[in-house]
Amino acid sequence: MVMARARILFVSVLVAISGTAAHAQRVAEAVGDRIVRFHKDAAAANAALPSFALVRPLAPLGPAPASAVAPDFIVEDGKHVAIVAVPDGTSLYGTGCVTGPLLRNGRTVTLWNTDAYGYADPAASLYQSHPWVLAVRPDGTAFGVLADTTWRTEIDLSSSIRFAAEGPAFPVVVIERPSALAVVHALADLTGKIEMPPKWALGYHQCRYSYYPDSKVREIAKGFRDRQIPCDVIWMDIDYMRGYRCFTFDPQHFPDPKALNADLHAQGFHTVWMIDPGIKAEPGYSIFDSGTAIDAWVKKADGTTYQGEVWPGMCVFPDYTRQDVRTWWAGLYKDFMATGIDGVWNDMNEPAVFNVKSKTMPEDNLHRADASLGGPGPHARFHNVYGMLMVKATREGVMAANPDKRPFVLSRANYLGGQRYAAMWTGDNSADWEHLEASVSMSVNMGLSAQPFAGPDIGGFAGNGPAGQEGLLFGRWMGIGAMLPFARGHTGKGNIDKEPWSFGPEVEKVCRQALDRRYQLMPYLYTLFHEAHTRGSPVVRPAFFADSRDPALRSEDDTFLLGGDVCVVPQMVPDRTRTPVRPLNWRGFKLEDVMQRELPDLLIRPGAIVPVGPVMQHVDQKPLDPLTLLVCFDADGRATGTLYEDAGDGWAFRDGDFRLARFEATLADTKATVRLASFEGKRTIPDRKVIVRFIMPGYETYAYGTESEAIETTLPVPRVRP
Ligand code: NBV
Repeated sequence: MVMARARILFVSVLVAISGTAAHAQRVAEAVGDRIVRFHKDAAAANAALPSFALVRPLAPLGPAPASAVAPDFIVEDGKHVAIVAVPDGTSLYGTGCVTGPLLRNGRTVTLWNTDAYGYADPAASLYQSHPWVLAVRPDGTAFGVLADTTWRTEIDLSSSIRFAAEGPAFPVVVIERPSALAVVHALADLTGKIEMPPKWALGYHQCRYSYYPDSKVREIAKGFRDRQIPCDVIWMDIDYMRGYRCFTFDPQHFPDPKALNADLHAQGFHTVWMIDPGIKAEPGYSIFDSGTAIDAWVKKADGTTYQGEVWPGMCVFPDYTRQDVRTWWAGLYKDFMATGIDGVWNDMNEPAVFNVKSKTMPEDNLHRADASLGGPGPHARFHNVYGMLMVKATREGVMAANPDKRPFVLSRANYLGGQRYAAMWTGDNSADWEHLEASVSMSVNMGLSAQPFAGPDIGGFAGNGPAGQEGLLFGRWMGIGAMLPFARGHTGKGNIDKEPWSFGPEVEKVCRQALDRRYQLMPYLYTLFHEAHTRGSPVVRPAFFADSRDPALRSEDDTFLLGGDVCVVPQMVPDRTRTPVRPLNWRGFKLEDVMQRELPDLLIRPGAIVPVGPVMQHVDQKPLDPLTLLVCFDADGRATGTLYEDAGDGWAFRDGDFRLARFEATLADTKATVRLASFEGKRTIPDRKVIVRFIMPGYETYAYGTESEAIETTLPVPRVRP
């Protein structure tokens, strides 16, 4: 959150559209390298509200370059509107948590965080708000447009980039870069990068609404270990609570959460437990009482405490716009986390309210926000950041409770920049083929909106699946979901069992191989998260990142890239009749002995070295030994790749306890050489075996050694250009 500040204003030439008086003087300020902030006029600039999206204030550096992409500001139907023209052939992406295709041209969404159980395409509003559009021109150069407002905003991409927002005039920030990836990096510089997550959070997560009693949780955990299906995390949904009272445990079903967590830890699992914002309005319930003592609750317009119905019955809602309330909320996690809980899941934080048409609290409810957040104001102003402020406080609480561990928080609602506090999932999707497909484009668009840690409910939350195809869908979804940044199986109450073994031996085998793949790719995946943390790179990326000038890739949204070097080509339809477009020249490779028809094809980029490891049942089951380097030479016989390693949790990496190794491979005639080119960090060369797998056109060959010296081999046939 960023304070509004006094500034020198750089006023641009009058921009008049159809001569209306609404177009006063537009203010255009350079606020970074090829980054420009625009205000409707000087009055709007001086009255601008603090930014929730930006991680720090943008200081004006001088006038904007005349060539900058610039919005026109108008007022229409009482709303402030910013319009940015787009050149012909421009592809539009981003806009956060939206369903439908990856390519957003022609689409309209309304940013208004909404509990959208079983949503369908098109869905006007889902759970999160990202007032952000990424525009990629035909030549691959790109710009991004950020509308810095928290109010309900319609983004209309039918003929331009058009933001129409309730509330006061809002600033618009435009980023210009030579590529889409560079725009996303700049967006992450402005809105914040994720903290390095604990490594266990990159493993597979198993959830359902709900596993209870605790014996059921133990049975599920045992099910994974008995069957040798990798899994790192078991989740506790709301039924663990006593009558849905947050920060309590049902004495009958979860009598000893500490023992449960300890038992799961002993088997290599971590646990995540749910906390909602709705606090049961019940004198005598300690959380209600302590919140009431500081008058923590959101008020109605008349100043009395607002109550709305959620799981526990009538509830009050913490007003997270106040620092004292966030501090109180954070403090509640101390005893909770002391039971051995590893991560927290904040749900229903749009906030969702039952039995009202709006599905949320009244827009004229009053938040007594701190001056640093713009001071008191109506819910309409804070609605889209309610979840963000909740997870900010949750994260602080989790960190204070376990200062030596990296926090993991998952949030359903959030706002642009919310990646600073929590990972996300795509909410209550449905168990059908359409949602399987949407889960990829949604995760990729989240990455293009600065949230790299995203994924769907694998298998679909609502429903069992298409009759007769339940297992087929589940296995296919596991194969795809295992390649997405956040990989968690989940399903709704009353549905059939949806564990990897629930659909018989064939589907179980598909799931095991899907997850074996994820764990084999873990060294690469962890390196990608480090890149997300340091540079703001998306973990999954659109296929067109392989070649931004190839028009065939611009609308391809089944195929996606995992980082810069691996391409995933899934089959989204039951009968495998769709042929997804793939980047030219990338080469297929396998990670298992048996190729599973249900799993996506994997391709490696020519010029890449991808680090992989052995299958593990959980990420820290054993050391990375042997390290396998998949080497795919480019046309010049060169390849490079990186591997990031650290303790997997804690903060020692900040003091140098990590290793970022860069490998290099060359091919001269038939002589292939792989060596450690450079490394950063205090860790020394690990004492382990290195296997090099050369992925050549039409064949593979292996070489063995260590990182201490170059690994050389002679390829069996002369080099063939790919
Ligand atoms: O806490 C129950 C569910 C949860 O499983 C799901 O993931 C959330 O999106 N929650 C919504 C509340 C009710 C869903 C019908």
